[in-house]
Amino acid sequence: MIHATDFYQGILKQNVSMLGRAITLVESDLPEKQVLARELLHLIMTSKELCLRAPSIRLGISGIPGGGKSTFIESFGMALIEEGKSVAVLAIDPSSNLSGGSILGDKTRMRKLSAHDKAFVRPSPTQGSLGGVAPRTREAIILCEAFGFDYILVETVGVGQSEVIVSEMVDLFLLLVIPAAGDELQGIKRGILEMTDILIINKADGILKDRAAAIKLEYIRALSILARKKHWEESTFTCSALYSMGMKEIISYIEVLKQKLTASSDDFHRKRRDQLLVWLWKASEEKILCDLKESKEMKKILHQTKERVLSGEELPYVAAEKVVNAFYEVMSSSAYQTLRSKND
Ligand SMILES: Nc1nc2c(ncn2[C@@H]2O[C@H](COP(=O)(O)OP(=O)(O)OP(=O)(O)O)[C@@H](O)[C@H]2O)c(=O)[nH]1
Ligand SMILES: [Mg+2]
Repeated sequence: MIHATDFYQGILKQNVSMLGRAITLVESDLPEKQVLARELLHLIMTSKELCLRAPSIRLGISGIPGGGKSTFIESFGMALIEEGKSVAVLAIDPSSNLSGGSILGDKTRMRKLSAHDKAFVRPSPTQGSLGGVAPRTREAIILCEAFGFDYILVETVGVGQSEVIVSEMVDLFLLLVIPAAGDELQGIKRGILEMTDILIINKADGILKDRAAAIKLEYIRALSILARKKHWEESTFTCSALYSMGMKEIISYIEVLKQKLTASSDDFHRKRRDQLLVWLWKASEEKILCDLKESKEMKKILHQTKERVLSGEELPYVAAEKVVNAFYEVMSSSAYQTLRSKND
């Protein structure tokens, strides 16, 4: 039988197949696997050895569907490798909805990177994803960091909420847009622009090259009004992911931001600690909802409540209060407590 320490040692020794298996482990819903996954994460997160290592830089990469995120990661990742860095990519596999996760999907779009021994590309199935991010991305990031990758890139599928979710897991957030005609800001919400660290106008090649340069200026102007805090002249770039153009400039800028970010280890650790608190609340919400939906007693109550809400007999928020009160009662019932003490 494999133990958490085997995974831990394997990851520390940079055994790639062990890293892949560990990500599969944390993604598993089987209770015995979850126990093992928690042991492993605990070993990593309390490891004195790992605490002394330089942290990975975690980048979130978001943007509209088809904007070129995967192609960008392929070019950008290869450019990082040329500069001597190692790269892990965590992505949602867009093909997994259709294929059940069996087709390589994004691995074909990141062919060079997937094949490189300085890179690790992990497409996770969309199934159960929360707003465009794989459900266990936080855990996968921790595993990749323990392995020792210099950069961890997290690609999201643009569904509005994913930007917020991913920005709470990473050090820097990159937003990819395209030089399309029409509304310059392509309907990007102000909140998303505010959390963007680097704006990248992709597909700046062929007939779109000139348009991209012009649109860059438009973006800088508009962004300076919309999200005033940042120096958009420095943090807006054009590039062509398809032809690997403009990557070096983006890397140099990220290295500058990285220096700034890690210059004060207090600030850096505060940011990461804040993210742990976000994780705590998200995990608590997830656990409460899961207990509520799984409870046998609650299933009946939920069904009846649904009927009352749908028939207009009861307002949703009134019904919600009743559901929650019923849930508290179920939780404090003696039968439930007995079950808990047996499990503990
Ligand atoms: N001309 C040009 N085409 C590009 C560029 N980058 C990506 N593409 C093309 O745009 C299409 C979409 O690219 P992807 O990399 O799959 O985009 P994505 O944002 O990852 O897409 P989803 O994951 O499906 O949301 C592909 O046909 C790419 O070849 C670029 O820099 N220039
Ligand atoms: Mg993609």
